[in-house]
Parts: sequence; C-alpha cells; structure tokens
Amino acid sequence: MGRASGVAHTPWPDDLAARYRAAGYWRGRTFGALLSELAGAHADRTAVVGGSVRLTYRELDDRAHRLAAGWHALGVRPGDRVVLQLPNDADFLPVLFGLSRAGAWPVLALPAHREAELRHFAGTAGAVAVVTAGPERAAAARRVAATVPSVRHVVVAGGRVAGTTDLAEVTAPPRDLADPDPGGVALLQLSGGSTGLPKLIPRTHDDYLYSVRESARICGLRPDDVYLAALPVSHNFPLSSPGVLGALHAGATAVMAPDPFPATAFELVERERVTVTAVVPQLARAYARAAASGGRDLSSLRLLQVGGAPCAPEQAEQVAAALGCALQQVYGMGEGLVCYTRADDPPEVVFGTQGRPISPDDELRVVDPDDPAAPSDAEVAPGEVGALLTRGPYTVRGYYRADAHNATAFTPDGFYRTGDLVRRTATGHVEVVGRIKDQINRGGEKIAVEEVENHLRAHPDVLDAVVVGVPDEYLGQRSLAFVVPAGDASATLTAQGLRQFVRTRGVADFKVPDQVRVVDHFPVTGVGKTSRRELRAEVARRAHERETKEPMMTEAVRARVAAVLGEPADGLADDEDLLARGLDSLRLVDLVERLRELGLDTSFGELAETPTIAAWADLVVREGRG
Ligand code: AMP
Ligand code: DBH
Repeated sequence: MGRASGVAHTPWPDDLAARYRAAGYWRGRTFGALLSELAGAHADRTAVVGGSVRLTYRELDDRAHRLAAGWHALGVRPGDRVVLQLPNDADFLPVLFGLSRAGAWPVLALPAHREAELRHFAGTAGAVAVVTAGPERAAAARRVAATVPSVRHVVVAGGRVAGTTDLAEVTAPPRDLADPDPGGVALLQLSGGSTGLPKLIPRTHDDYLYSVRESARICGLRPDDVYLAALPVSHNFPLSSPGVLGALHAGATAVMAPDPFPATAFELVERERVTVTAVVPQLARAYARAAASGGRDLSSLRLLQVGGAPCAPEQAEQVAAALGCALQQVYGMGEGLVCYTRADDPPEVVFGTQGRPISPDDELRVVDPDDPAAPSDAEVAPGEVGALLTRGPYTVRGYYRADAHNATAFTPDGFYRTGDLVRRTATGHVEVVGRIKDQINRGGEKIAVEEVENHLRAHPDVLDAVVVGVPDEYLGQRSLAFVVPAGDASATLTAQGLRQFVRTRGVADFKVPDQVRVVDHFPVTGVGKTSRRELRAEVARRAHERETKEPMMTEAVRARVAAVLGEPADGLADDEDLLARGLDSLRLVDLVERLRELGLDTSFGELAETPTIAAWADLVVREGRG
C-alpha cells in the first residue's frame, strides 16, 4: 500500500485506523452485510419507490443477491471496477448493492456525464463494465467500450440495445459470495472537478457507512421517514448525507425523483408523504417560489437540507419560511468531510453557517491561503478566514490513481486541501466564504466572489447570481456579475440598479460589480451546481468575439448618435464629449431607445455618466448583444 501506483487506496496510518475502530466509527461491516441486517429488521416495509416500482426491504435484498450472482456470472470479480451511471429510479440501489456484494467497486457517474467523462472514468479506473440507461448513453458507453480495452460489458437498463447486455439479464440464483474486506474500497465517488476532469475518490465500507450512520442520526431519521432523492442519487449528498443510504439505514423509505424540478418533486412529496429532501440552493429557491404559488400539499415535509453550494442567510431564511419546514445547511464533499447545522442550533447558526462536522475526530485546520503554490499551512487566528484543511475517519487520504495530484492535494501529514475559504465560529461552526481560486484580484483588491453574489441574491428580484473575474487591461481583473431574475422581474432589473443595490448594502466600492449581465439561466454541472467553469469559458469566448466586434459596434453607435443629432456620422470622434455637442436629455432618451436595438438595456443616467461614443460602444459590447 502507500502511494505507489496501482494500489487501491491510500490507507490511514495504523494508529489512526486503530483509534477509529476503537471509537466505534469503523464497525467492520460491508454494504452487503448492512442490507442483510436491514432486510431482517424491516422485511416488509417499503425501502425504495421509483416510478411505479415499490420494493420492500426483503425485495431489495433479494434483487441485490440476484444481481450479485448475475455480475459474478458475467465474470465480474472482487476489486473489479464498474462505471455505474443510472438515473434516479428503482434500479439504482439494487444495482449498487448487487455490485457491492459481488465485491466490485462502482464508479458513481452522474446521468449528466457524457462520453468524454465516461471514457475518463472507465480508463482511469480500468473498468470492466459500464452500466447505464437509455439509448443515447448506451451509444456513448459502447463507444467508450470500443476504445477502453478493459471494458468487456455495456449493461443497459430498461430494454435491449444492440451490442449491449440488458440489465434484466444480469441475474442468477443467489449464491454465496465472499463478503469483501470492510476496510477496503466500497465505491469510487467523484470530485466535483472544478479543474479538469473529476477525480476518483476511493471510499471504504468502514468510512462511508460511518458517515451514513452518523448522518442519519444527526438528521433524526426514523423508520416512518420518507426521503426524496431529488438530486441525482449517485452524488455524495443525496446518496450519503444522509441520503438514500441514510434512509435505508434508518429503516425509512427512499423515493427516487426522476428530475429535481418543483413540479415533479412536489407531486412526489404529496403522493408519498415525503418528510425529508435535499437540494442545492438554486433549487431551494425554485422550491420556495413554487411553494408560494400553492397547489400541492407539502405539509408532510419536516426537513429541507440545503447544500452543495453557497446559500445566503437571507435566502436560507426565506426558503424555510416559504416551505414551512425546518432547514438544515449541509457542507460536504465527495472526499469525505460533511458538516451539518443541528436541529437545536439557534436560527442565526442554521441560517448563517454551514454547520459543524459529523465526527469529534474530524480535524479541521484553517490556514493562510496566500500562496496556494507554496502553502505555508500556518493556521490563521481564530475567527479569521483561511483555507480549510481536513482529515478524519471518513475523509480520504488520496485520490485513486492520481499520485502526482495527491502530492499537492494533500498535506504531508494527510490533510485534504479542500480549496474552500472558511471561517470557524467560536462554537466550531463553519462558514464557507468562497473558494481559493474564486477570488478576484482587482488591481490588488481581493474580492471573494461569493460575498458579492450573496449581496446580489439578497435583492428581491434576483433568483441567483454568479460573479466571475474578467481580464482587464488596467486592473488585471475586473468583476462581472451574471444575474438570473426571479420570475418575470427581468424587465425591471437593470445593471445600474443592481450595482446601486450592492452599493447600498454597504460594501467596499471595489466589490461593486464592474459589469452586470442579466441572463435567463446558468450552465450547471451534473448535480445542478452552477458551473463557474462554463461561465468563465463563455466570458472568454465573448472577449474573443468582442475584439472582432468592437469596431463594428463603435460604428453602429456612431450612426445612432449621428441620427439623433441630425449630423453626419463621420464628424463625430470616438471620445468627444457629446453633451457639449448638443446631446440634450430629450435626445439622450431617444438614444436609449435606439441602443436597445443593439441589445443594450441602459438608462438615460448611465449614458450621461460618460457621454462618449467609445464608452457607449464598450457598454454595448459588454452588456448588449455585441
Ligand atoms: P464536490 O467536489 O462536488 O464534492 O463538491 C464539494 C465542494 O462543494 C466543497 O468543497 C465546497 O466548495 C462546495 N460546497 C458543498 N457544500 C457547500 C455549502 N453548503 N456551501 C458552500 N459550498 C459548498
Ligand atoms: O457538494 C458536495 O459534494 C456535498 C454537499 C453536501 C456533499 O458531498 C455532501 C453533502 O456529502
């Protein structure tokens, strides 16, 4: 073991492993053994609801045994990796447990992953099979199988696809298969992949089930609870925090939502009397708005978990009020550490922090983030913002087959560098302030983008906001805010109004977004988190276009100015003061209308601020269709 290539996972040091066992965190139980126990304890209770299928614990257990034997018959052996890409339906848990009983290690791909990602997972893991659903994903999986030699089987749920194995055929009479080592790998989670492709995270039976068990306890799950998996269930949050596994652990029911949108989720809440669900903040806001318009009985809901991305305190509070249930903030990562606000925390903690860790043995260090390339890892003063490092009984010590990356992603003493900027309160609660690399350096002034985003989100007409850094000739970087309006507020939201709003929130001037762009929606990652990477890529694309469009736009603006002035266009210089040239307020109003044709939503006041053709052309390129 150790960090040599080809090993399964980077083990915890012996002394710590012994301590985690002695403390009762690691109980030497596998996924398969857990399911057997649950089937004994809750045999006829409903374990899983997916579409029109309902499985009791006994049925789930039986299916998992048959699938395990089926995988074995296909030649899948202990330690083999299998890419698992199934949507939220009744197959997911039987397949997961079946693979686990066969000793295989599922690689938990998301339905949103495409061919390039699947190839990366299958290739890195050396997977022997890919399990997926639907004709398009099946076709992608077949192309992956054609190029990754280790892949011998493409298994497709829900029907026959040429050249693949129907999942329904992966079944055989239950047989005795050796229970895998509980200290060994149970599954490979995926990192969010904020840079490059997602990394594979080896989680052991011992460590993962510890986090599931404690999560279920912290969330007060009981047999009469009904958990709705609204987010894609292979993601760590809806899988394990406490997620569907936590629901099973408690003898409760896991309901699989085919999509996370309010119409679907609320119908299931009403029909199945759902008591707990988990969403990312963007969805939480959509739920709050949908709940306000009524129509469904949501009275069974007792707890809404919000996590995965930053949630502003105001919005947490609004969401809780709109849904009329308790709210819990959850800060977690596929690598391990999960923090929860607790049911008995005071409101300012529930709304204003992202909770505290699961385990008394989670070690958190908040260190100087100044130089990520040569980290000193010196702790900051208590209460100060710093980069979070963590290790503990369910946080991995290394990514799978990523030796080079592991050398920098972990400290020499085994702490995982989360990349998150946090502050710890005197009570030990964590406030996530931002990401190390999501800092904008605006002429030396550092801007934590989340801070500005939270101010924008506090605006009643704003559904969501993302701030990114844009290269700037003078400042190095300037800030650009993308804003999605709430409901039909798009007509009333203006760049100028939003900048003014941020100013009135009492923030430093340099934090007021240099530019604001109102958009319909954000690109999202597989689990529904806003993709900053895609937004940045779009900014780069536009910057490129801009270089080619700027001269064109300057001419378009010049022509319109000439028209309202009634003068020839070639007599108007780019940078002359047009107010001095007779562009009075009446004509400016006319010009506002004409610039609208170029996609620029501006005001008379904004134009008057810098009354030159060059400045307005710049506005058009930045904020109009330019
Ligand atoms: P992933 O790589 O998908 O496991 O995402 C983990 C990352 O999501 C964390 O390191 C945080 O950056 C972010 N995250 C998760 N939960 C929260 C939260 N409640 N607030 C802010 N950021 C979060
Ligand atoms: O974002 C995450 O990865 C996440 C959020 C909440 C997570 O992995 C978790 C809870 O377990």
